[in-house]
Amino acid sequence: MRYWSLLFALAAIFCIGAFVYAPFNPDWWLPNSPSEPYHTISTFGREIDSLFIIILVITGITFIGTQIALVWASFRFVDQTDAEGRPVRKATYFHGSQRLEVVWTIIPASILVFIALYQMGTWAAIKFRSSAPKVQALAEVTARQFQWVMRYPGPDGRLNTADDLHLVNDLHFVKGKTALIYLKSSDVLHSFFLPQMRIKQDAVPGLNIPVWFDSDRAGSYDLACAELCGWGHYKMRGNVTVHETQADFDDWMQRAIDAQNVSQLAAVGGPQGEVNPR
Ligand SMILES: [Cu+2]
Repeated sequence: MRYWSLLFALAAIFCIGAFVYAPFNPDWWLPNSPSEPYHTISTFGREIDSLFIIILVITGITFIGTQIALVWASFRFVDQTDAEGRPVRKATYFHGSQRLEVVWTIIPASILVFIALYQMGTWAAIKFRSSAPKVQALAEVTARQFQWVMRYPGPDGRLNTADDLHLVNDLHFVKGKTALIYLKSSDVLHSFFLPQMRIKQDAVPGLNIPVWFDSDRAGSYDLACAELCGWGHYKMRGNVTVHETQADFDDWMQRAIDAQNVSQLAAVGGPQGEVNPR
């Protein structure tokens, strides 16, 4: 009987091993940049990851402590009977312990207050409208079932003019420059998620929400919808291209505009359905 507790111990040890290992393996936890496995590629990403690590350490220590207590208690207080089959130890009953309850309410409450205060600066920098960078908007992104409709300002730098570039599921910006988009939804709730940059923002019908992010490495990354928005939620994916230089970006923009001008889509004034489905 007593040795059942060792089986529980084995499960606990396996769990502890898994979460100690997970942050150091780029495939187990949050997606990382392949060339620098333990770092993310954006300014906010590093802050978000350090918050994740702090919370992992707090929950990890708590988990290890409670598992040790659990295994010890099930080993120490195992149900034993003597030669005549009578219990060796008599169970005692008591009703509550105010001191214990005060202690295990105050400790988690103060940990939560600590986390709430500690993350405030990061939250403000990422989410507060007052922290939005004073830069020209990169694009207007409208989520709809089931695609991301992107509208870039085009050569005149102004949105909602005749030279706007319309694309679907294709986000481009420049390395090392803060990109600002305006996020909308034309039907239900969606969530704009850049996993490698640790950015996630709900797209809410009726709201026009500024979202900003950067990347310090050029490359191709993911855009995903992180809010279950209907049967086609799974295919609501986009491509993110981070260009090495502004010149590369301008080059791409020019080619995209040329392509739009020769296609019939431009003639009817905007994207009709999926222009470049994945
Ligand atoms: Cu969606």
